[in-house]
Amino acid sequence: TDHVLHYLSPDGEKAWPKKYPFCGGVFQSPIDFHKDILQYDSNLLPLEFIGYNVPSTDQFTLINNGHSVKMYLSPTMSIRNLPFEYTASQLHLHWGNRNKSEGSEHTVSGKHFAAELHIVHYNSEKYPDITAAMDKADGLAVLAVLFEIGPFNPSYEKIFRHFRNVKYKDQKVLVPGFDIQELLPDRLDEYYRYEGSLTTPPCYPSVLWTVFRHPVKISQEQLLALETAMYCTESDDPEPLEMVDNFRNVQEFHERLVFISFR
Ligand code: SG5
Ligand code: ZN
Repeated sequence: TDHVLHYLSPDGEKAWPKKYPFCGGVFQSPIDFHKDILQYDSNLLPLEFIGYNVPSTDQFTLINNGHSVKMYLSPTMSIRNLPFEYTASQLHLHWGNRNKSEGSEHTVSGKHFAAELHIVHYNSEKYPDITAAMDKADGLAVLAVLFEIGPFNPSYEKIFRHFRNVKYKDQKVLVPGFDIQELLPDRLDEYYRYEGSLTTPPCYPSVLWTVFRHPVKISQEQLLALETAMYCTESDDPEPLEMVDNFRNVQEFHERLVFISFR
């Protein structure tokens, strides 16, 4: 059983380094973005998304694995305008709980957002698959989108409407393809860029992070649906454990810089 991913309990994230030494190492994520560590870089161009508009005849598998909900993406999806070509692998979310809607991993000037989407890609120019790439310094690129409360978001509902079918660990459902770029904010030109890590064990320092500056909006009802949708346990478990607060705390950021594409 996956004790390591219970974020709070005595076995929570403070204990990760005992079993996973990288979690206590360098280049850890997430971090807080605050002005002392930000540096404008005029070379940071808007990213280009190739194959993100997936036809509805293609289907994505959405799965509850007991610590998050993940949707496998199509290997025909890739990003240009990074140092290498990166191919999409999966997306997943991090969130809080119904009483305290502060579930993002990255923070801005100490402020949490309601939740956070991660779209994980691997360096397909150098590595054959995500397993080979995930522990390499130049192996992964993750896009992160911060969430705040606003009007109902029909694009996110294309995923959220399936949550009722993946309430319990190991449940899966198929989601018809759609334009994944709809999940990104309208402003793709303004973002934070830094070198960091996976935010879960084994915390490999292998991620080139792009965190979009502008959050997307989902409704209060959609956020509540996310916060109350799932369990870490299987459907027949006599002690159901709610899947909440699956975000890691911000990490120290000594002697590093975050590059920003905006002034
Ligand atoms: C989540 O975050 C993902 C992991 C991901 C880590 O825990 O898990 C889920 O969404 C499970 C449903 O994804 C996997 O387990 C698939 C291999 O780990 C990776 O993406 C490893 C390559 C950490 O990712 S993150 O740093 O973007 N948060
Ligand atoms: Zn993540």
